[in-house]
Amino acid sequence: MSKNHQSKIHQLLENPTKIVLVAHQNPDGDAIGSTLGLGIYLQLLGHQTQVIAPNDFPKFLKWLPQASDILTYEKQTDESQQCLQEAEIVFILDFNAPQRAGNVSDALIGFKGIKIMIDHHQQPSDYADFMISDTSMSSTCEMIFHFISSKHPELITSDIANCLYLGIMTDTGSFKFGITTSTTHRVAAALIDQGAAHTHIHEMVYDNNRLENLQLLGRALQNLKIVSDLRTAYITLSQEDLDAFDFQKGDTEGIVNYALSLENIIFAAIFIEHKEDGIIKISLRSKGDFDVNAFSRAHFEGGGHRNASGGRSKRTLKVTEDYFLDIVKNYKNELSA
Ligand SMILES: [Mn+2]
Repeated sequence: MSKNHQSKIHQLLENPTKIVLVAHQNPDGDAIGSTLGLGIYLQLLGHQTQVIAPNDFPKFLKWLPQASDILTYEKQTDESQQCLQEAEIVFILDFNAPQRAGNVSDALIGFKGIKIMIDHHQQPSDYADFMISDTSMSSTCEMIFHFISSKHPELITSDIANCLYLGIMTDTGSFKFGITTSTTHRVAAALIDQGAAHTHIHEMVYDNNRLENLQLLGRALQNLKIVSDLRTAYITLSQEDLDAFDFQKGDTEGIVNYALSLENIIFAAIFIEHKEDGIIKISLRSKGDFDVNAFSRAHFEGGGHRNASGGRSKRTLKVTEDYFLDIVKNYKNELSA
């Protein structure tokens, strides 16, 4: 399903006003790239903008233009609330239900102004007044590119190009996931022409590890287990594992993909214990038709895309693992060769 109020949204932006752009909880490259990229464009149109992230985001995104101006709701609550009160328009980007914004959701639900959503996840809520929702898109950053270029292609500066390229690169696993289309590559090419420093972006995101990051990856790979008759592989990381390698936000990003890289494996999961929050964070990945969005919605309070999805469990790590092993058997028809 897709909905497109693009020209209406362009109209709403004709008169300069105050605009807040909100990223989802635990912001990733696409969330930060799209809010910053669209925010810079809106500034060029004369708007006053503020990006708000519910909580902190990984170090590998902090070098992006204007990243240091982002308000973190968790730490700068009063200032964030004031911005939301004063704003006439709020954009929610890269998520499609206010609940995904964690501690900002109440403020989003109570927001008095115009609510606009641009997103590529499945099953959007009816939260927004205006939306562009397209699940065939690689990333929200790709959608922002199409949105800006439909009206002002000349306004895509190198700063905007860097933000959008980063989000597309991270959401497509460096252009390898099935969601990547020839259009995605054309957009990436256009962004490079507009000044995106693609090698630099790649280095800043992927070649910026601390020694502890690689050692944590080592531990994760040692913990990896395979359920070969279900072509499934999964990783567990306990709080103890995280503590042993000085865990910082973003350190476990992408680890689940190693499980999916195994031959004959089409379903991969990682379960990460976060004792302070009292939850097990879950990432799910698949190859082909196995739908991890449906799997996560059914069993782990999450969702996302067919081949990449998130979720959580409030049980212990061990109980969550046992539960997973139990329910995955019900998918034998879809998973076995
Ligand atoms: Mn995304």
